Amino acid sequence: MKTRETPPVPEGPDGARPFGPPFPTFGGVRPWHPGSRAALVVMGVPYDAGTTNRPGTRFGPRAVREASWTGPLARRPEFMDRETATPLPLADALADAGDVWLEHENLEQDWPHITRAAGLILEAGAVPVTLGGDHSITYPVLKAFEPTPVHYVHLDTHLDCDTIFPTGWTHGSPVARIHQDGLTRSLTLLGIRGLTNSGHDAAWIREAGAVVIPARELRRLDEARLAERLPRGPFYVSVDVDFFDPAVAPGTGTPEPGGLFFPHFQTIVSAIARRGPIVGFDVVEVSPILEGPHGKTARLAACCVLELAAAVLSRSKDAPNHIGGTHEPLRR
Ligand SMILES: [Mn+2]
Repeated sequence: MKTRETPPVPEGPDGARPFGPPFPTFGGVRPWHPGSRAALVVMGVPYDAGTTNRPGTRFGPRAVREASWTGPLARRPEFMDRETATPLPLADALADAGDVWLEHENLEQDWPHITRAAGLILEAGAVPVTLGGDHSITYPVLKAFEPTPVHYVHLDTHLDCDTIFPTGWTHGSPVARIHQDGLTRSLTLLGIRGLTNSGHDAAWIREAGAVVIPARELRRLDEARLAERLPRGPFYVSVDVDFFDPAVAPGTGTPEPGGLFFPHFQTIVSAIARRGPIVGFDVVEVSPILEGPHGKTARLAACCVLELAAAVLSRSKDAPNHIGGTHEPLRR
């Protein structure tokens, strides 16, 4: 029998596409395969064996993907930033690789899988967008950027430089591991607060030469003044949802009152984008089993991804990885 050619997918009168993919990718964007082109590639890391308190972040990637579906991105390829009137080709720029396969026993066993997955995305010239998972996964993702130096920006209530746990691979220690193994040129920690940060951690972070802007101070900084405190990029941005106030992000293992809100986050992202390209980012610590059926923490995390993706695209002409350009791999 003669094989018929597949007819092109018809477009609606307003350019809307009739069919999405048959499984929930982030925002309904197209699936990504190693080597194919995209400006940003989402990957899930459903790992929570680094959790020291309440678990459940292994369900984070699927919850964030599901929460990203209020109006699938892929149906309308172009989004408009309503405040700046900038058109952003988010749906065409983003693709979703799916979740990294993991053994779930310990991070030392699993991190080569995570590093390799992030490395494949970098080799394709794209910005890796990681959905956690607990915060320990940031280390193996950053490992994929070697030997390209990045500046690390950490949004979190915690300093995450705990070195007292014997295994060293908990979600309380990514900053210490990243610094000790020389995976970053600088450390900037934003939104730190609460009495759970120990004196040991405070001393350690001073010694490491990090820029630390606590929540109370951060709330008072406008975009320009915050930008002055940041180094020049390229940046890797790691967002722990406990950076936000528990009123808007209750679904996480170690919430802390006195957190920040989404408008603060937008200001921070703009300030970072002013100072240089964002070459990778993650949003971690969403635990859907710790919140009610409203799923607001997952929705907030999905919006963080979109906001950071928009910042990557709006700076795309200067960024080493960008849409519509040469797509030179960041590494090698
Ligand atoms: Mn953290």
